[in-house]
Amino acid sequence: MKKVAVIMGSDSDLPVVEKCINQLKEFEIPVEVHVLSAHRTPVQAAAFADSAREKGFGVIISCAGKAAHLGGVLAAYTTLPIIGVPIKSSTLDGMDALLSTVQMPSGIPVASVAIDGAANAAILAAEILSISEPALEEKLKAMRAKMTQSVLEKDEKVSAAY
Ligand code: RP5
Repeated sequence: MKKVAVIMGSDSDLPVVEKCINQLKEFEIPVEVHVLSAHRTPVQAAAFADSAREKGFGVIISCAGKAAHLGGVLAAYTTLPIIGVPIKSSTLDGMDALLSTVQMPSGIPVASVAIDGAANAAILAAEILSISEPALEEKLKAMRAKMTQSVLEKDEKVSAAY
């Protein structure tokens, strides 16, 4: 199976990013995690993206806060899909990171999830890899079925109470 890279701009992003890593591990997707910054280690970030496809990665998840250019910089150096996770780490409540992640120029896309939407980034990565991994498709279906069941149980409780 192709690997997923989880790149974060700073170790201060880890409390949010861990939700993504844990979800990927739950799917048994091989994962590599790195701290690389678009601004503080631009050379290393570019080199990572440039060699990611030949190293066996299928998706890169980019997690960054503030002026979150990491997803865009990684996307500039690879044609692998990049999923951005804007991290809420500033006085602007993550809106800065969301806009910096999502407002990419035409031709170089970054697919953004919600602010702090780390688990969804892992699920989206699993969905992309599931195109060529039937076992992953089964795990995704099982997850949906569990979710459905949980909402139906909540509905039963709430509708009985009122
Ligand atoms: C971003 O700046 C990082 O992704 C992080 O969210 C934010 C703050 O980084 P630190 O100053 O905590 O290292 O590049």
